[in-house]
Amino acid sequence: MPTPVPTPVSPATPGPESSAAKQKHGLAAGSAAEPPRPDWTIDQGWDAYTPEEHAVWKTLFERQTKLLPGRACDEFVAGMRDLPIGAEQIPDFRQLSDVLMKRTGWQVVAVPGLVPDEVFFEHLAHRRFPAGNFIRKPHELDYLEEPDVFHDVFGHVPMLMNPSIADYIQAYGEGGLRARKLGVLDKLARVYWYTVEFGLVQQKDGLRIYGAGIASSYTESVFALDDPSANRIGFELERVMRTNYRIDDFQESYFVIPDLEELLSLAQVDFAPLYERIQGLPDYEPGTVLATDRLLNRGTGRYHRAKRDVASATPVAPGVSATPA
Ligand code: HBI
Ligand code: FE
Repeated sequence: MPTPVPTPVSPATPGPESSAAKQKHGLAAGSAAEPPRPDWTIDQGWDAYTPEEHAVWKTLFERQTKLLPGRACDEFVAGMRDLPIGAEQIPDFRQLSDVLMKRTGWQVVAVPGLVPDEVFFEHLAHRRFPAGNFIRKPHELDYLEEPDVFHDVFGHVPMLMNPSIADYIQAYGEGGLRARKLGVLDKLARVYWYTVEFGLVQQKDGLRIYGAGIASSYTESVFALDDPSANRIGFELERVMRTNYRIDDFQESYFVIPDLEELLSLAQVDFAPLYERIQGLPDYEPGTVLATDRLLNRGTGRYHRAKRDVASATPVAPGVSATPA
């Protein structure tokens, strides 16, 4: 059982008053007194990375690169191969953008961490991927409160080399701007979560990872594919739009697409009538399995049940963590 709990990137968006972005990466993150640019971009500050920061990248890169053959989808592997991403240094966003731009018209821009939804969607709609410029600390290898450069670059950027994902994420940005106005962003965010972040794809030799939240996590790369605890369910749009997700632990259910071109068709779907149809219908809990699900494999639920049992059996004194370190 993995400890500490791996924390996928939370979709919660701290406002501009958040101090979380401060002091993450030397001078590059700017001083607290200075407001960010309206689009929240900053200089990556590549020259300011310390040897220790490059070393954290190297540890994460090597660990993940050993694990992913036979787990990551072919498109992830191909994207990684064709990009200037290696073990020795945190990649330079300008070099990534040069290659990406030629392949799919995308760029990578630096941000200090989570940015407000609207800012995030504006970037995606214009084929700019906002990547955190900071890197997690050596003692937080499996723990992440906000997307750092390893999650964003190692997890997302190889997939942006694929034309289907490239178009799909742009469409998500455009759809996000519309969904915000309609007050249905939670529904759309679930689709992003269960595809771009935690998606699995059926390939000729078996199930493979394409979601960045999995591909950038050592422990979830194993859990998502191998652990009998998790449900693996055929992706169905309305079903996913109604399914809550976990931001603090492994997913209880993963949704599987037949191939990445499926995302291209998804990008063409008009979501407006779907929002209307499911409005007022109940949401599903993350671990729920429905009679109508196309189940590739029904999970035992053991992993999350054990955690819930611990949480409910342990009397918690105020200020004392229920989870042993
Ligand atoms: N900001 N940098 C960054 N990365 C994200 O993945 C992100 C974000 N802001 C908002 C957000 N994600 C989500 O809340 C939306 O996808 C719904
Ligand atoms: Fe992400």
